[in-house]
Amino acid sequence: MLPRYGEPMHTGGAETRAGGAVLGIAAALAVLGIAELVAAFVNPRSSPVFAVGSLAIDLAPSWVKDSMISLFGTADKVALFVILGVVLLVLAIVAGAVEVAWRGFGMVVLIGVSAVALLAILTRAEATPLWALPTGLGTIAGLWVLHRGRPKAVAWRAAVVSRNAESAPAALRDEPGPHRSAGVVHPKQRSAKFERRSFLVFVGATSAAALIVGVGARVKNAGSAAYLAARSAIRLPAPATAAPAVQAGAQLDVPGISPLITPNADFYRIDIALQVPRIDPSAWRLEISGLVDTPMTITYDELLALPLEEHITTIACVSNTVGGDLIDTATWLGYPIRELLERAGVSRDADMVLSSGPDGFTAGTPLETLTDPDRYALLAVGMNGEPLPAEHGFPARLIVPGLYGYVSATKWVTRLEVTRFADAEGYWTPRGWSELGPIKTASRIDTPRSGANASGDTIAIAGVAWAQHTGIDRVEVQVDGGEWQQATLASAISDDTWVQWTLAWPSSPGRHTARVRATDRSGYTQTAATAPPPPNGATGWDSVEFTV
Ligand SMILES: Nc1nc2c(c(=O)[nH]1)N[C@H]1C(S)=C(S)[C@@H](COP(=O)(O)O)O[C@H]1N2
Ligand SMILES: [Mo]
Repeated sequence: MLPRYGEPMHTGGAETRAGGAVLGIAAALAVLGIAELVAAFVNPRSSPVFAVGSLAIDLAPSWVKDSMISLFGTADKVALFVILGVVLLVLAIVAGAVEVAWRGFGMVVLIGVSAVALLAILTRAEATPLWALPTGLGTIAGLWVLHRGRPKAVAWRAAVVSRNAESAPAALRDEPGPHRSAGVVHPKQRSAKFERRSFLVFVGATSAAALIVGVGARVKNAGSAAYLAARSAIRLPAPATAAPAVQAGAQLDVPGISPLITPNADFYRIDIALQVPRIDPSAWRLEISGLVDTPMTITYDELLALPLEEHITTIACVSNTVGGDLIDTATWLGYPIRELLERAGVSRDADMVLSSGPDGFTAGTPLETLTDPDRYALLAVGMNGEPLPAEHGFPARLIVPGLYGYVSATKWVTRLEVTRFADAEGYWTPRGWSELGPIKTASRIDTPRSGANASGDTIAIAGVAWAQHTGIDRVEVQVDGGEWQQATLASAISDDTWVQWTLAWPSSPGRHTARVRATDRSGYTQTAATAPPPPNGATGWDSVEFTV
C-alpha cells in the first residue's frame, strides 16, 4: 500500500489494519451473544436477529420475496439470514476500523446499527418495551469490547510502527511523521509481538465467549420461537358440543372471591418438567397402544378435525393443603378419551390407562373412569378459548373430572398405554402416593383473608367448595365456635366444577375465627380430622382469623 501524503512508509501497515476489522467483529459478536442470552429470558422473538429478519421479510417488495423463493426454495429464510449476516459483517468491520482510526466514531456506528435493530424489534406486533432490553444490553457489551479493545489495537500498531522505523534506513527514519518518536523505542513500550498477542487474546476470548453464549441461547430461542409461531398460528375449531352458558347466578358479586373460571395466566401449575416442553404441533403424535385390538396414532390436525366438545372442569392437585390454591377451573376443549379408546378397541383384561408425557411423567387412570359415558374425560387441546398454553400441556393433555391431576391430567401427552394396575404404575405411586386419587370433597374461604382487617356491619364470608363429579349439596360456616350457619350457594355450572358460596355475617368488633365445611350430594360432610396431602389428599376444615 502506498503511503498517503505526510504518512511515513513505516506505519503499522496491513498487519495492524486487520486489527480494526477483527475488533469490529468481536464487538458485533458480543452484541449478538448478549442479546440472544437476554432474549431467552424476555421473549425469543425479541432477539435482534429474529426481529430484523422479520422486518426485512415484512418490508421486502413482493418481487424480492418471489425471486428469493424461486432462487432458494424452502431455504429462502436461510438465504435471508446469510444476506443479513454479510451486511452485518461489513458493518462490523467498518465500525471496528473506524473506531481504531478515530476513537468514539466506531461506537457511533455501532449505536446507529443497534438503533435500526431496535426500531425493527419495537415495531413487531407483539413487542412490549421490554423487548428493547436484549439489543440494549447487547449494545452495551459491544461498546465495552470497542472501548477495551481499541487501546490494545493502538498499542499493537504503535509497537509495529516503532519496530518498522528502527529497521528502516536512516534517511527514512529521520523523516518527520505523525506516528513516530524519531524511531526511538520508548523504554516502556513492549514488543510488537507482545502487543499483538495481547490484542488477539482479548478479541479471541471475547468472541469465543460471545459465540458460546450466543449460539447456546440461539438454539434455545429458535426452538421456542418455532413453537410460539406454531401456537399463535393455530385456529381452534368451534366445538361441536359447546359448554353450557354460565348462568348469571353462578358468579357471586363478592370482592375477593375466586373467579369462577380461572384466567390461564393465573391457573395453578404443577409438573416435574424442569423446562417447559415446547412441542411443535406438526411433529406431535398421540399413540394408543397396549391391550387394544388396533394400536393407533393420532396427529394434531387429525385431532382438531374431530367433533370436539367443550366442558368446564375444576382440576386439583393432590398436594393442595387445606385452604390451598392448587385448584382452578377452566373451559376445556377436546375430544372424549372414551371415543378414542373405543376406536382402538380395549381388551377385557385391561383396567388402567398409563398416560405419559415427555418429561417422564406418567399417570395411571382407571379405565372405568375414562370410559364412563357420564364423565367428560377429554384429550384437551383448548383452555379458555385458546390453544393450551405451553405450561398447561400444549399441544394436548388429559382432563378427567373427579381425579387429582397426578393420576389423570397428563400434559404434553404422547402415549396412552392400555394396561392393568397389576402390571404398571404411575409416576407418583412408588413415591408415596396412592394408586387411586379421587378428589376429596373440600371447601375454602377466600374472603376475608387470614389476618385481614374487615369492616362493615355485615361482612361477606365467602369462598368456593368442590366435590367433582358428585356435586356440592351445602356449605356451612361457623364463626367463633358458634352454630354452623348455612351459606348461600351460587348456582353450580355442573357437578364437575367448584361452586361459590357466601354468608352475610352480622359483624361485631374484635378478633374472629371462621371455619367452613361442605357436604356433597352423596351425603358426606367434610371431616374435621386433619390429614396431610400424602398419600391421597389433605382433609380438615379451612379456617381464617380476622379482625373487625
Ligand atoms: N407431563 C406431566 N403432566 C402432568 C404433571 C407432570 O408432572 N408432568 N403433573 C400432574 C399434576 S400432579 C397436576 S396437579 C396437573 C397440574 O396441571 P396444571 O399445571 O395445568 O395445573 O398436571 C398433571 N400433569
Ligand atoms: Mo398434582
